[in-house]
Amino acid sequence: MKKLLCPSMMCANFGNLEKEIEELEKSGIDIFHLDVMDGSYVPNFGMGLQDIEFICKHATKQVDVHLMVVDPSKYVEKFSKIGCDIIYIHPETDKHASRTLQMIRDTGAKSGIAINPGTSFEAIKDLLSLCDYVMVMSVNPGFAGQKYLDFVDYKFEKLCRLKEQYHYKVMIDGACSPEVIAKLSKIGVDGFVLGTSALFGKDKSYQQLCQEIRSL
Ligand code: S6P
Ligand code: MG
Repeated sequence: MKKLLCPSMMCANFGNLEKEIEELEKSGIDIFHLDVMDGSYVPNFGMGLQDIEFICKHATKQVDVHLMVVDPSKYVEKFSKIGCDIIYIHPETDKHASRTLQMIRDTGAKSGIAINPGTSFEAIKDLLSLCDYVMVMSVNPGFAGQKYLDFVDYKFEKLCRLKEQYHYKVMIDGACSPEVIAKLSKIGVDGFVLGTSALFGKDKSYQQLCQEIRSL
C-alpha cells in the first residue's frame, strides 16, 4: 500500500515558501497539510489565510486544511473556495458535526475529522460514514514537537478494521517519527502528517527523507 506523505507546512521554512513547496513536490510528497488555529480552541495560532492561499496557488499536489477552530462550519466554504481539497474538522468543537461534514462534501471538497487524544472511538463512530479521511491525533492539537501519546494506539486498530466498510483513509497527526510510521503502516494506516519528528529541521534532504520513509 502506498503511504500518503503529508508535510505539515507550519514546520516549513517561511523564508522561502515557494522553494519549500517545489522541493517537497519533487521529493514525492502527496498532500500538503495546513494547520489553522484560532487561539481559542487551541492555545496557539497556526497558518494565516495568506499562507494558505499562497500554497493552494503554487501547489500541484493536493492540499488539506486542519481546522483547529471553534465553529468550523463558518469557514468551510472559504477554505474550499481558496482551493483546499480536504477539510478536517474537530467534531468536539462543532454542535452539528454531521451537518458540517456533509457541507464540506457539498462544496466539492473531501471531508475529514481529526480525533483528539481524549476523544474516544465511540464518540466519533457515528460520523464515519460521512468521512473521506479520519485523522487520529497522537498529541494534543496546537503545537509541533510534542511527545507521542501511546494510549491512542487502540483507535488506529479499530479504525483500520472498519476502513473498507466505510471507505475512508486513516491518517495520523502528531509526533509521527520513522518508528511510528513503521509501526502504523503495518496495521494499515494510510497517511502520515510529517512535522519535526520525521521531515523538517533534519540534516538530510527532503528527497532522501521521503525515500527512507517510503521504504519503512
Ligand atoms: C499540531 C498540528 C500538527 C503539527 C505536526 C507537527 O497541532 O496539528 O499538524 O504541525 O504534528 O509534527 P511533529 O512531528 O512536530 O509533532
Ligand atoms: Mg495538523
